Amino acid sequence: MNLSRFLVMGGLIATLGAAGCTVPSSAPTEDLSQRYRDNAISDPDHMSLASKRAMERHYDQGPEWFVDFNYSPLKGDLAPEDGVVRRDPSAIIEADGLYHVYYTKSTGDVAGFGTGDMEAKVFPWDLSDIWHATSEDGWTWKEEGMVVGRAERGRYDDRSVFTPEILAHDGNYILVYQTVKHPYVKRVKNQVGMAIADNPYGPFETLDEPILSPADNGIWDGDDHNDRYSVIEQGDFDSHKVHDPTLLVYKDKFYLYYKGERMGERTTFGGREIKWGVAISDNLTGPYEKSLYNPITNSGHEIAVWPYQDGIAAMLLTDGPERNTLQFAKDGINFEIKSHIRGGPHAPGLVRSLASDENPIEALGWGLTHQYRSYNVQFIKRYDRKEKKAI
Ligand code: AAL
Repeated sequence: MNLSRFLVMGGLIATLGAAGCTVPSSAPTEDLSQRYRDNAISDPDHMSLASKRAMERHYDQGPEWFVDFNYSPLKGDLAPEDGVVRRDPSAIIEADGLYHVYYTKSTGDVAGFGTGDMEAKVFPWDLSDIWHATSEDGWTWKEEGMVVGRAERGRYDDRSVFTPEILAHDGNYILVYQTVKHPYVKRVKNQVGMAIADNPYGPFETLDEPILSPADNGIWDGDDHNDRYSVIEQGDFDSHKVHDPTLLVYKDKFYLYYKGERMGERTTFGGREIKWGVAISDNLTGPYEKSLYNPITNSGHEIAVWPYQDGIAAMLLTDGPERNTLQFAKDGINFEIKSHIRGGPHAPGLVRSLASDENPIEALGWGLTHQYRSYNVQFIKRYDRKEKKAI
């Protein structure tokens, strides 16, 4: 089939529409011929499935959604330290001429589950608190101190508070983070807490109740509290844990993006059964209502979302069939794949001030991520977007 047919058809429809004939003037007259050429499709009547996907997913769109990264160590207090876990950095915000980041910090060896000692540290992020550091240049960091600690025994956040995100909004500094209530067994439900301050150093005031909880609809099988795989019913995608909360102001509402983990988690061809959801509220402190469209991804791990034009862009790594992709949702909910990437930063702390409507990957210019030296030592390091080079 000759490509010129598509041009002619487009022109014909436009002409008929303009003349007020049977084709309404609003009829789509997209000229696909250039896109066929850009995707190297010579014969649109005989497209392979790969070529159809290239058309559907706009693989001809150019490199603006593609990104690659370099990694470097940090200096100062965030340099790797024996016996210390620093991980899951929040977004980086700017205030008073400094960069600010918040992160999980813990010390002591991980003993794991099933030791019989309910006080023993079960994960690197168990028995953690949330700490704060500042920097002038993003390379050398000063640890300022703890901003949210574990609560007194009996509250929802008494065992560990970790994996924070920060939002600066309306003169407030808002931390959202994961919480675990003692005892930390494998079946323990994980929730999301919130703490608010009027400056980036605190004091941060924690809310008395979590702002988000797992769906209450799975059924465990048996009573082994360290068996998270045996279920009678799995329940929703977030029936076990709500994790990696990330709060954005979008369309004049608060959008709380999060990762769901499911009771009786399975392994599929995409790996761990991990998906993201969003919960929305008119008010900062809630109530947050889970979107009826949840789950809004079928892949990903730690949340990385940023505003782009009128929608929300996302980087999905680690788990699921669509891991290692950048995606975009015009409405913050319905995400489509824009590109496949490699070597993205895990648990990234994005520099919020970099986001730009000009280019979706500006937001990924540099930031912080974490690395394991061992199960007992984890540290925060820096990523930088590699400049594109002609090959
Ligand atoms: C992470 C996050 C959550 C998990 C653990 C600590 O990177 O997905 O925070 O609970 O790993």
